[in-house]
Amino acid sequence: MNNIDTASILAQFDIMGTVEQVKPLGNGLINDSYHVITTGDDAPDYVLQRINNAIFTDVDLLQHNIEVVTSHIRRKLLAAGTDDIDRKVLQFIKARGGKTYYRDDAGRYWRMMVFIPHSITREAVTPASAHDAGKAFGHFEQMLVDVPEPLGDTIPDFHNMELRMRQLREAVSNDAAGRLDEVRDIVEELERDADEMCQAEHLYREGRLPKRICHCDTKVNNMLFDEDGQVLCVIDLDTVMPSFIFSDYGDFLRTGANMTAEDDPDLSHVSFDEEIFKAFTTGYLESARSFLTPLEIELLPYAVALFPFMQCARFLADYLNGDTYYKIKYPAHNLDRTRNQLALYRDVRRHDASMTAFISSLTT
Ligand code: GN1
Ligand code: MG
Repeated sequence: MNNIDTASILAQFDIMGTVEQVKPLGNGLINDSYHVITTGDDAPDYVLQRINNAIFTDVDLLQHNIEVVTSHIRRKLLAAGTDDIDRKVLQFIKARGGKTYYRDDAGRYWRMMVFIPHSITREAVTPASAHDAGKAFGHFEQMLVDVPEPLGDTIPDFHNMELRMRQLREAVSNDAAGRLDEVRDIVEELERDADEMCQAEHLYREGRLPKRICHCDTKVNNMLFDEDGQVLCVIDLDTVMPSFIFSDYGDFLRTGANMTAEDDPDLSHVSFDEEIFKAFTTGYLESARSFLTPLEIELLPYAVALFPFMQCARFLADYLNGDTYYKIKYPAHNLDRTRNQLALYRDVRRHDASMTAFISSLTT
């Protein structure tokens, strides 16, 4: 850890055992994570994380959300008589002063949690892992339907399509990087479907669609599996906040059911994988059906289309703004991502009828 005095940070937290080694963990793009290896009777290992407070500006609210969520899930698992609970929900460590984070003299924010032993993450989505992921994210939402207090927005309006269209329109009118001519046709195509894609916000204002506590970053690598391949728990809780359930359902399929990466410039590789869609949807409805309204279920195909559409608008706005948000590796990177997500959106729309038919077959 370059120039960071780990010992003084670790000393702020109420941990057991003696620290033997601190080494980098995982490949997260937002926070920095370290595995803290300890020795001593019954002392667990820990994860130390530096919270990226440029993205998550209200760390106190963020950690408050996470504490509410993890203690609620823990109570639920206890009440259900679940075994091995310490491996099925994250456990955060208190720092001096009683908060679950520590702000160092340089203004960096740190938190610690117990390292879940004998757990693995997966990167590849297969029909089997998509099914398990659907079930796990649905179960996560289901456990949180009755959280005892309201949670804050860790990134306000994160998945609000109306806001994303406003941001795109602003980028178009500023044309800060002088790139508008090149992408006018894409802007027009997005504008054609914008109203339809903003229907969640309309329905919410009419009181017909609820917001629920969602994960909002549902990737297959945000779950831990045990050594037999069974899901242990959902991790990476920074974006847990009120949203439409479409966030969890739709964003998983945006990455998981695209046959290629979101920045593949060869659009002939982009296609929507029905097998993954079916497996994920089956798993998700197994655990989420009990609390979803008929309208939420009816709109699941809309959610599948919404996320590539929204991501296309976000990448395009960033391209027009001159690449100020997403990291890029070459000048047209955001343009390639934009075209890729648009191609995925179009392909998803070709599956509208078959997605609806499949969901009906599961629910009637
Ligand atoms: C960002 O960096 P990553 O993959 O965790 C973004 C997501 C986008 C994604 C697109 C906080 O997530 O919303 O879907 O890029 N996260 C934030 O690759 O903006
Ligand atoms: Mg993540």
